[in-house]
Amino acid sequence: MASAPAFKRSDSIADSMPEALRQSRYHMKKCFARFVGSGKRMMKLNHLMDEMEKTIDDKIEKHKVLEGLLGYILCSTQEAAVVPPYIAFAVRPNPGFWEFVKVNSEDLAVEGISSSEYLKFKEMIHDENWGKDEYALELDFGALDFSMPHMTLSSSIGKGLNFITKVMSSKLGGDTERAKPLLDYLLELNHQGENLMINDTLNTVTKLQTALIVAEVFLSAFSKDTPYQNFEQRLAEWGFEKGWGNTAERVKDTMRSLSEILQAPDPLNIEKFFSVIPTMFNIVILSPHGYFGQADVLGLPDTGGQVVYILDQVRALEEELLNRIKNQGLSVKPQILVVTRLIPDARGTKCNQELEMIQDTKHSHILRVPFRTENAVLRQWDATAKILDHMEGKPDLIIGNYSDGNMVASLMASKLGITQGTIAHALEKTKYEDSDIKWKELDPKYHFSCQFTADIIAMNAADFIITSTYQEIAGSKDRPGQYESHAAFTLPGLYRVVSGINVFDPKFNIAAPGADQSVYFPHTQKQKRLTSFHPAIEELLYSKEDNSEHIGFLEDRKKPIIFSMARLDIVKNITGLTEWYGKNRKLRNLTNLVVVAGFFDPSKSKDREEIAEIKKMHALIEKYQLKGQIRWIAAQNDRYRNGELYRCIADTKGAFVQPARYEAFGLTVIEAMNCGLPTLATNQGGPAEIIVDGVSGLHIDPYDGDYSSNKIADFFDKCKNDVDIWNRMSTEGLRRIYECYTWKIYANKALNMGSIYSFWRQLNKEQKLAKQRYLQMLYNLQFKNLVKNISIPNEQTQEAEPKV
Ligand code: UDP
Ligand code: LCN
Repeated sequence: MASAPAFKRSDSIADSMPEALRQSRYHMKKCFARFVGSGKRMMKLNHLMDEMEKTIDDKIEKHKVLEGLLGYILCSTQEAAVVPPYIAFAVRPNPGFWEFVKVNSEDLAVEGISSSEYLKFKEMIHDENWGKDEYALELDFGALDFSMPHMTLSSSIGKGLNFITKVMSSKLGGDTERAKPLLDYLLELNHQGENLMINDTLNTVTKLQTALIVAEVFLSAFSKDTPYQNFEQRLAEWGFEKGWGNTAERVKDTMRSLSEILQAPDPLNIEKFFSVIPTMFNIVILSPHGYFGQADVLGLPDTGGQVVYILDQVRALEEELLNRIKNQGLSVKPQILVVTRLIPDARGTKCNQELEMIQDTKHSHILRVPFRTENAVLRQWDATAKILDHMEGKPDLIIGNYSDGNMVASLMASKLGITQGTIAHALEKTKYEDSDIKWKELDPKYHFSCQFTADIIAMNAADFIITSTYQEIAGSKDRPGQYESHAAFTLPGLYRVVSGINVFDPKFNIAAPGADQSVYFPHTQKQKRLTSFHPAIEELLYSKEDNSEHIGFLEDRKKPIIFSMARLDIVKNITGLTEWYGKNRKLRNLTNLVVVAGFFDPSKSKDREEIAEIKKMHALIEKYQLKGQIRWIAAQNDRYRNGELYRCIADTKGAFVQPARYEAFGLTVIEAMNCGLPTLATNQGGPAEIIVDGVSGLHIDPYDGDYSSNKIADFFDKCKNDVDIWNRMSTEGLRRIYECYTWKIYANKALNMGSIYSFWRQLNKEQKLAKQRYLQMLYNLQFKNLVKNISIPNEQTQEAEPKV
């Protein structure tokens, strides 16, 4: 791809494009005439490049144009809308940065245009009347954000917490009056009505500052570990309540942090202070879709890594909460409640139980709310009432998951006036090309109008957004991120979003998940190995007969194993891996292939895509005569056994290969790495960020099978000659995990977010309220009507409206 010749960051595309076109005006006139003449109305980068290739015959000329400024601009173009004589370009020079220009194909005049004008060009192609309607509904969330500080660097995207603690420092610093919001916030802290930290005695910043100095001197006389109870009485006389710490040292430390913030705030102290004060006790996590259960659910419709993620997340959050509460010197029981739907026909799972304790936690539960009975859909339920009832009070934080959970979280958080976080590892909009502009066509099947409206409401309502990777927010150099794709889009006939979400908004944070390290631990930890599974795993991998759990066999068991495990979806590309293996002689000579995926009998599946993949697997095994070198194992449910399976694969000096066409994050990648199994994973999505190519694993390209299978073969070839290469990749993989991908790191970050954004929303309450009003309008005037269009099977004749 062309670099940026003579293009400075300060130049806008609208400024530099006229010069770029002038440089080869003759060819460009031809080219633009061809763009217009091609008949294509929406052109993607590959279309533009193809037409350009065809127009300029001369190789040297072509090279000159592509390597020049124009080549650079075109390479950064995401799409172009052709409305003769104009061509409107959407250019993305860097993650998060977009510019729109229109070029007149007749005289090559260039003009910078707004996102609204650009979207109108797209609309003219799909719905001319709407595109021409001067009063078409435009959503502009940016208009409400004018006084909110935003980041400006691509490299800062996803580091919202760092940014807001800096902004807080400048907001709170200067004089005591400016620190008043912090004082007010502390005065409000309580647990079930009982004051925490300070009471009304310390109702001015000056009084608080003085009391802190006196208390610090007083505490210096105690040894570090002196329990809080020993000096509680005296602190109470000065206006201090519980929550500062359980020992003299902790209390002193927290007091010192606050004194320093009140003297001159700095981001580090602010983060430290908010990470120790008692603001979070009860958390609600909403995850309505799929079968949410602790056993026998993985692989059921809509049920995958998301369930694993939430259950591990709950365990990690509870552990961190218990630790924080103990250190605060409090004896409060934290509660985490996962709220999901109750499924009467639970297919042998516990999804029909209303309340279920979460394993390996002390106080966390799954609460299931029925949305339907055995034979009809319920039109009325009240999840909020159930939550308040179970928790005996309001939660401190609500975290939603995916479109449905986030929508409910937004309504509930707004109703209860509490802090809201959202998570959506996969947003639907980017999964289907032109899903916005073609919404009418797709709506009967996918209800995108509802879903995108829910997404845009939730993103804007959220106080903070947790993502697993940078690419989830802002993509990569070439591919826009999932959230980024909601910046400007249009649903012709419904509304045009000219500013939907800004990826430079400091609400975005990256907190990557981990894998349960009591289940996924290194193969070298011999004393911990779950050897009781070995006979079953031996059978699973090496027995010669086909049965309902596995087909195929491994002739030469001395070879290392290439292992993969995923749902049998097209996007997971297990068939792609099988084909690469089948085609590559060298790879077949060096290794065996073991895949855990779906099941073998297509008649047992109801999913069209899965049926096609099952058939394809059988066909590939046949076509490449893979029997003797492949073991296809049906989906596996026991995570302990799966953990041991990864380690047994490591014992063969094998590797985990994750070949997905796109992977939002990729839990299996970090499970394998946690087990010390070298991992070669897709460069499309999360794994590209998890693995540092050539150090902690290798990247493969799902769209280039030859390149990928050769890279895998090379790896095994090298390891055969030098076992240190395998060992190094295993160790570096583990190092990467321990540095960046553990649940401990996640829980710490997530609770800091909960605590700091709770204060941030107070600091910006007028703005928050204004946005809430705008969102309420969108919800009432649009969303509710869109929902009405979705037909409900076996509808009961109840008229009441669902409550959240
Ligand atoms: N998994 C499993 N059995 C299978 C396939 C997958 O237990 O047959 C687990 C896997 O260990 C991981 C999760 O399901 O914990 C899949 O998560 P991932 O993020 O890789 O993909 P998703 O299914 O969420 O797209
Ligand atoms: C959903 C996905 O698609 C996966 O890529 C993630 O790993 C999983 O959720 C858990 O975050």
